[in-house]
Amino acid sequence: MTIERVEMSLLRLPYVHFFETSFGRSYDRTFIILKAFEGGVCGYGECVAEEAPLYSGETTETAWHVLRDFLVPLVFRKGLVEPGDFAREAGVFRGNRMAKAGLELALWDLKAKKAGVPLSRLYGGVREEVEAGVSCGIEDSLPELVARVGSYLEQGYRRVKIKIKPGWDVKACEAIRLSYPDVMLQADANGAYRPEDTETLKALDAFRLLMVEQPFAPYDLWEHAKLQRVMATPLCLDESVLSLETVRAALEMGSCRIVNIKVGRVGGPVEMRKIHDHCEARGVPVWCGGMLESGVGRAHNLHIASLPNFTLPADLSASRRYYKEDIIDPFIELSGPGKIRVPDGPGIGVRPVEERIRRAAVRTESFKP
Ligand code: OSB
Ligand code: MG
Repeated sequence: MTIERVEMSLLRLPYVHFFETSFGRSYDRTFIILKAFEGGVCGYGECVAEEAPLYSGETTETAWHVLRDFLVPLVFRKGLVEPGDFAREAGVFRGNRMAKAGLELALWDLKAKKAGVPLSRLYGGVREEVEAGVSCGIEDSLPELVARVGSYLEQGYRRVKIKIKPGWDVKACEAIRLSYPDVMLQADANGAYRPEDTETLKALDAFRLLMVEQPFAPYDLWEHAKLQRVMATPLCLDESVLSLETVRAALEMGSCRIVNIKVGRVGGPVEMRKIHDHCEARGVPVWCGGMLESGVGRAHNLHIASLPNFTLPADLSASRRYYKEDIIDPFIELSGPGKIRVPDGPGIGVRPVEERIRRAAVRTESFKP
């Protein structure tokens, strides 16, 4: 009835196609896979911190340090098994939400596997399929962007998000709208704009976007509120949303009309749930963001996206959109046009393939009480 062992592996997986945002271009993903063992059952979690502190202040190495030196010892010292107990006790440590979420997710998978039910059942999910979406990076040219969007639509995706930055915004939206006038389209700036760019951002109103995501810096709730007052397109916050408290402030201020929930960014499923419920009570739709997770993290996201207020399409795509060889079996696939089925086996409901994890691992460490 206590965690007997925790194992962490640092993995590197090459992307099928480079991914470029306003932060820069990357060709592969470095991330941590966590395993929590109890009574012959293993729960899997993924920590979404990236190699460089660009999207978030956390990195794979800060997360490794916080997990190894603080969070894993906390689990052993207090005999924590219940994810809710872990979330509460881990609250004594400030920040480091991605590190906390990685371990909490492993405990949730373990709990659901021990109960023999899919995670979505434990969470109170209401959907067997979630609406998928594909996130398109910045390309070398507009024709390449349009061709890539076209190929995703051919594969069955129905909602497309494009990354924007100053100089790659109005023209990119215009190019897509010329070829695909009616596709569900949204744009994500990852905080690349400043208040002086307001006229450019207002020009995006012409393209009937579902939303514009995170135009300004994460801490600048107030400038987002001023922008939302002069823009018709709903704003959505991603990087700004770290906790229930920031969501409450953002909604009271009018900084956004839509909230992107990433379980890693907010510190785990317990905080995710509080944000989900608060938004639902206020009539604010949420959707499930992605961090180019491996199949482990993406399976976790599918269960999360089955909750009732996740009413907008997620940044959740098939395994092959990201990686040639995902670390799970079977791969995640579209189950119908623009949809992905929530796995119905126990826990995350997909099987991590140990052999592939070993091959992708650059470091593995095991911890015991
Ligand atoms: O801002 O949503 C983002 C990936 C890494 C870091 C930040 C973001 C993203 C994505 C990828 O847009 C979405 C996905 O996982 O499909
Ligand atoms: Mg985003």
